[in-house]
Amino acid sequence: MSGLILVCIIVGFVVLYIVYRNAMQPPRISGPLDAVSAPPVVVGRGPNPLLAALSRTRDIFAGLFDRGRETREALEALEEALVRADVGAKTSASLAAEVADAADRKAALRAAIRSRLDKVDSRLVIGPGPHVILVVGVNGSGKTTTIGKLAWRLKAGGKSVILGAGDTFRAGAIEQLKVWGERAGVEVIAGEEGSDPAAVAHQTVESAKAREIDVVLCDTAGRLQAQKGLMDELGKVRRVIGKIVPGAPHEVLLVLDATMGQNALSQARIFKDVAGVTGVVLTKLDGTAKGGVVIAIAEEFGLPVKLVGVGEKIDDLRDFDAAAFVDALLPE
Ligand SMILES: Nc1nc2c(ncn2[C@@H]2O[C@H](COP(=O)(O)OP(=O)(O)OP(=O)(O)O)[C@@H](O)[C@H]2O)c(=O)[nH]1
Ligand SMILES: [Mg+2]
Repeated sequence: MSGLILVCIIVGFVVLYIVYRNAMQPPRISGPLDAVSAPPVVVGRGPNPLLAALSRTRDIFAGLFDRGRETREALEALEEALVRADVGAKTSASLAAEVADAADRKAALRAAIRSRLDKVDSRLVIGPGPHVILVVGVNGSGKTTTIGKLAWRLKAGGKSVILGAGDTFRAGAIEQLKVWGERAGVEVIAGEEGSDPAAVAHQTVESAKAREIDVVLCDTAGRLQAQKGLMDELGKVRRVIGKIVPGAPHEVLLVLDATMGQNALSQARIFKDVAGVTGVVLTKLDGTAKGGVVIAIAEEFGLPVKLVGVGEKIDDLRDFDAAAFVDALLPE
């Protein structure tokens, strides 16, 4: 009899322990979740960060809408200003033509730019894990820095994140990503320098899947859009990832350096098709960038602009906001 009581007590303790342990587990976040709306993401957000960034571009438009200028001359000056702001010849001509007959040309231009940008104003949405994001672009565009900033931001939003050091090509690239991993407080999966980037991508995604990690951010080597062999390599990385997680990579972010102006357009043209780009990150908008290239990207490719880089610090990554952009470029 006393033996039976003892068994009952032990079983009771085991049941209590299991209930307690389950209660202490953090809930797993599943289902689509807009990473941007998670509260900690607002860290570092202040007034319109593009106001200072685009001050030189604003100057280009100064005085353009003053009364008293003959229409033809005013339109030519407007088109020329748009070209100087990096909007590109084609898009500048179409914008100038669109506002030619407007009574309030400035308001019309604001609306015309806004309507183009609204079509590409987009948020990064994180689906059920592992959500795989491949980051591509030319050398020095800001891929690795963007990955570091994004990892930090996603982690602050409650996501588990892992980084794949897929740039096995450039000396020091793996170390650079590891430094960002440390800053953001996330793990980095890396291979040897010179090893196959597809193998690193494979290992990273496998690891994320096995450990139920929410987001994988995969770095890649910088490559020029004209380097066919390297562009083909991206195809291999994508295929390898897709074999482990069907539908992955869920996002291919093309990182474009806004200070490159029109060159960014030719990069977008090639990467878009070869790498299956799903969105653009426009970096260095805090620098000497004129910013207008984003209007040309919207007009010519309709690629969603998901994020903008406004500095080198970990919290210098923002959502692209079409309204804030137009206000910074052409204040009312
Ligand atoms: N001012 C400014 N600098 C940036 C921004 N994003 C990146 N950078 C700087 O741009 C330089 C290149 O950044 P990386 O992240 O190394 O660029 P990458 O595309 O990984 O370059 P590769 O690995 O050589 O292809 C670094 O000095 C960064 O600090 C930004 O938004 N603003
Ligand atoms: Mg890099």
